[in-house]
Parts: sequence; C-alpha cells; structure tokens
Amino acid sequence: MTKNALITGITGQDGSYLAELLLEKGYKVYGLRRRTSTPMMENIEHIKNEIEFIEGDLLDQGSLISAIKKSNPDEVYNLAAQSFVATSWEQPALTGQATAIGVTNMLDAVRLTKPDARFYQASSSEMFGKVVETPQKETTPFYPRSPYGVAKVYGHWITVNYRESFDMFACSGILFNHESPRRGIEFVTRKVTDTVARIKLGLQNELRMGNLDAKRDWGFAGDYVKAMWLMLQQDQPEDFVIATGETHTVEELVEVAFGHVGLNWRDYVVIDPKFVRPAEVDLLLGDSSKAQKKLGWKLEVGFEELVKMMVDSDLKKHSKR
Ligand code: NDP
Ligand code: GDR
Repeated sequence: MTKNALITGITGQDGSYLAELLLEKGYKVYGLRRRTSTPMMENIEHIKNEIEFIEGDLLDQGSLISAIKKSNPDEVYNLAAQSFVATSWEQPALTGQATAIGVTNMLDAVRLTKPDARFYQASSSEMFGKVVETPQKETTPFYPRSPYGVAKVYGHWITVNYRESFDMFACSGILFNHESPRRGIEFVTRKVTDTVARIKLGLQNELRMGNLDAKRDWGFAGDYVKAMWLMLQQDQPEDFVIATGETHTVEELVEVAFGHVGLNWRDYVVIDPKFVRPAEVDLLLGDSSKAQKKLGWKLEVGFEELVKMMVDSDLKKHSKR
C-alpha cells in the first residue's frame, strides 16, 4: 500500500532531498508551502510535478490542520523553520514563533487530526551551543547560544513531551550541520563555495567572512535525510544524534574550497566584523554511534568530497550565466 508523507519546509535544502528519497521509495509526497509573491522552487524544480503542494504556514494552526486532513499522512516530517542562526538575533520573536511554537502547532494538528501518524522533528546540534561535553551525544545537556538554539530546544522538548503525554510516535533527530549544492547561499559552506567559484571565474575579487576559528561537524544532506526516514521506521520512537564524528574549522573549509580551484585563500579572504555573531558556538563534534547501531545509518560523503562537490556545482552554475 502506498504511504503518504507530509513534509513541511519542502522548498528548503533538506525538504528537497527528503522528497526525492520518499518518491524513490514509492511514497505519495505532500509538501507544505508558504505563499510567497515569487515562489522559491529552485531546489525542487526537477520533482515539482510529482509533489502535491498544500498552502500553509507554521504560524497558522488552521492551515496545518487542513494540511493534515488533505494529506492523511502516515508520516509527517517537520523541517520548516527560520533556520539561519544569524537572523535569529535580528528577528528573535519570529524565530521563536516559527522554530519553537510552530512545532507545537504542527504536533497539535497531528494529535487532533491524525494521531497515529509518525512525526519527525528537525532538532539541531545548535542546542548544544556552549558545549558541556565533547563529543556531543543524545544525553549531552543543552546550552543554546542563540535565539535559534533556544527555539530549537523548545521544539525538541515539546516533541518529547507529546510522545510521553499522548503516546504519539514522535522522534527528534539531533542533526549536526549538513550541506550540499542546494544549501542556502547565506550559510557558511555555500557562501564560501559560491564565492570561490565566482572568484575563480573573475566575477568577484574577495570573500568577506566572520569567525574563522569556529569548528563544525559538517556532513552531506543527502546522507542525513536517510536517517530521518530510518527514525520513523523503528518499532519505538526515539531521539538520535546524526553527525560525522569529525570536526573542522571554518578556516579549513575556506582552505579546501580555494585549494580545489588552485587558489590561496589568504589572497582573497577579508575579515568583516559584520559577520561575527553576538555569541558563538565554538565547537561541535557529534557522536552518532547510537544511530549507526540502532538505525544501521552510515555516512557516505566525507568533508573534503563535500566541499569539492559544492565548489564544482557552483562553478558549473556560474559558468552557464
Ligand atoms: P532551509 O532554511 O533550507 O529550509 C527551511 C524551510 O522552512 C523552507 O522551505 C522555508 O520555506 C520553510 N519555512 C520557514 N518558515 C516557515 C513557516 N513559518 N511556515 C512554513 N514554512 C516555513 O533549512 P534546511 O533544509 O537546511 O533545514 C531543515 C530543518 O532542519 C530546519 O528546521 C533546520 O532548522 C533544521 N536543521 C538543519 C540543519 C542543517 O545543517 N541544514 C542541522 C540541524 C537542523 P520558504 O522557502 O518559504 O522560506
Ligand atoms: P550554523 O551555520 O550557525 O552552524 O547553523 P552557518 O553555516 O551559518 O555558520 C557556521 C559557522 O561559520 C561561522 N562563520 C560564518 N557563518 C556565516 N553564515 N557567514 C559567514 O560569513 C561566516 N564566517 C564565519 C559562524 O560564525 C558559525 O560558527 C546551521 C544552520 O543550518 C542551522 O539551522 C542548523 O541547526 C545548524 O547548522 C546545525
């Protein structure tokens, strides 16, 4: 029997990879999409005819209830959020409404309309923030460092709470940074790979950056959406950390990206205080051994391969223009 899945955040990076995966598996895929004057469909252009879109917004409870009624989902993947950490200081209340309360809105829509649907919440390594232990795992206490991180902690605990209060099959995936050629342009990996491509092609002459010392555990989004699906196929709902177990500085990222096109990053990178955050997450390094053991999840793309894949994709994109 065909399974129905509802994905919020379908136009984003993860929404697009997850939709591809579920379509491959024979799911009927519904995507919750916000109304915008100019729809942003770049990530899902190639599969848009296979997805049934439902207009809705995490801030509008009625629209979520009707989305559940229309899609009658077996599985709900709640990926929508205000997801850019830097913006969360500029728009903290909106971030709280979408990234925190939006999760309750979605959980309640499921509880009231289709309580046996399985629910995935997109939790984040940003919840570990000023880390209290390394590597970070499922039991590591949270210490968020941004309004985004604070909102994600709320989203995480409300998911756990609905599981425990209403016996819902609700899981939270604590995913560390994951990237791809479809990553939004303002996130550091894509900003770097896009600018490196532009510099190589003579379209730009510098890269303005913030803190080069921050360390992140970067993986490939295509690998990480597989873990989301696996979590909802288990007998019991549980939370899992998904990470590579390797950490790299932003400086290493910059070095690999420029090195891939035969340039020295020191000739192009300018530090601009505008990109330094009010509070930083200095180090993230995840331990995904629980997911490897219980879900059989494994990593396929490593750090250097990922950065090179993104640079190559941006070179191709800009060469066409
Ligand atoms: P993106 O920023 O690429 O996508 C976010 C999606 O949310 C977009 O489709 C956006 O729609 C949608 N959205 C934003 N606000 C609303 C709203 N109020 N109502 C409905 N939809 C909304 O994020 P990613 O794909 O990278 O991440 C997916 C999820 O995983 C997010 O929740 C993120 O916080 C979380 N996460 C991401 C990680 C990563 O490294 N990528 C790591 C850990 C967690 P629109 O196109 O209209 O803006
Ligand atoms: P992050 O991702 O905050 O980890 O959140 P981002 O790529 O924005 O920043 C990573 C690190 O790079 C440093 N940095 C810069 N960042 C940006 N964006 N631009 C710069 O110019 C720059 N210079 C240095 C940052 O200070 C930071 O330390 C991402 C998002 O996808 C979240 O939604 C998700 O939950 C987490 O990853 C896990």
